Amino acid sequence: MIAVLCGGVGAAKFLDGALRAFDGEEVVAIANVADDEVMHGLHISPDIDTILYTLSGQVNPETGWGLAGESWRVMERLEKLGGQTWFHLGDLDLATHLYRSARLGEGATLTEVTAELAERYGLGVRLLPATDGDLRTIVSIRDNDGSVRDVTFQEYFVKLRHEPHVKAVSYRSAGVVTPAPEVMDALATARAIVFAPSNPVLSIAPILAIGEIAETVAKRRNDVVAVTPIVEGRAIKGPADRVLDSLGFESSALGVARFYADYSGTFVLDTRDSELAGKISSLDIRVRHTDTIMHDTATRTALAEFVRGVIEGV
Ligand code: FO1
Repeated sequence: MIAVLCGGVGAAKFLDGALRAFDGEEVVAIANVADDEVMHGLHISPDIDTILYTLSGQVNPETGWGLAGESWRVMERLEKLGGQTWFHLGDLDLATHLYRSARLGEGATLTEVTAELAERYGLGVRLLPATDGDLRTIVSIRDNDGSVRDVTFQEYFVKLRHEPHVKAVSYRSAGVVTPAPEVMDALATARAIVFAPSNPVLSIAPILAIGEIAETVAKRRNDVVAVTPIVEGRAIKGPADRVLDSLGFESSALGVARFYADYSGTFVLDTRDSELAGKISSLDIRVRHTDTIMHDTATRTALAEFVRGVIEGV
């Protein structure tokens, strides 16, 4: 079994490749839930849903999140009623949030609801939220007038279009929440732990902000393989490069490797960045090179097969 720490879009594509590359071996996806948001009384888990929709072949290929062929009638009516519509919830997507929220309201845990959804969407991976607790990423942003204020991840990412300067990122309740029931067992027994090519600060770090998870992953550093989400200094998707930069980490694969240095003994670097290999090795990290950009099924599978080879010491 391999365990994969996951954010949204990049992780979902990697998992899609992993399902083919690790055929016959169980893949356990441990997903970030610190981006979750309650909107209109509904619990939305964007990273979990991106994984559900991608692996079931239903994701919107243009955005990488939400469903293909979506309609927006509920949002249109909500707009007319003067409701909040900055977070776009499609008509079909809403069914997932209704199901999740109803089950949580009945007392089910996020782990249980996620397993039910994974079964209904016919997923080939075991999908676990990192925690059933109320962990939230809080972004401290600097407004144009110089004042600093805290917003939730989705307010920063969607409402403010990840434009403001990020002063700090924190993980609310990280010291209080515990790992979801099956997470520690998966991390302890996995043949290897993979960090998917996700935003280090906004997707992987919230998972590692849970003390027990961080301790176990650090102890298994030799079995951890991190895949870079940054190529030639730029994030494949989203603001990972700018966020690393504003937190004082270089916005490059080297910055990512430094960020992961306590946790990951092996780093998968993009071939385009091979000149960074020496500096990454000097952090006591093994470096492996390949093409990490996933355009289609073939490149997703090739990246996951490469990671399998790295795990097997090929
Ligand atoms: N991203 C956007 O840029 N705009 C949206 O309105 C938006 C709505 C949304 C609804 C459900 C969902 O599962 C994801 C959604 N996302 C939206 C994506 C989401 O904000 C990000 O992909 C992740 O949170 C980043 O990991």
